[in-house]
Amino acid sequence: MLLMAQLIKIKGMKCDGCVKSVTAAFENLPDVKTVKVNLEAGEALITGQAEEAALKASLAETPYEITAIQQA
Ligand SMILES: [Cu+2]
Repeated sequence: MLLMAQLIKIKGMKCDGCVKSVTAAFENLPDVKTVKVNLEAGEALITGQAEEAALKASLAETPYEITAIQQA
């Protein structure tokens, strides 16, 4: 099975707590397989088939904002 990877640019992460929150939000999505958040770069690398709308919705109730999603 082909595993799709996406690089997600995220605004608003400031500490390890933010990293945990974002990681948990993405991991809760059924179509996300793995999540690796890079605090310094302000981005997350995920594998799976998650839709952009689902990713954005998962952070809707948080202080974090997705500014870009690239196929990686
Ligand atoms: Cu924080």
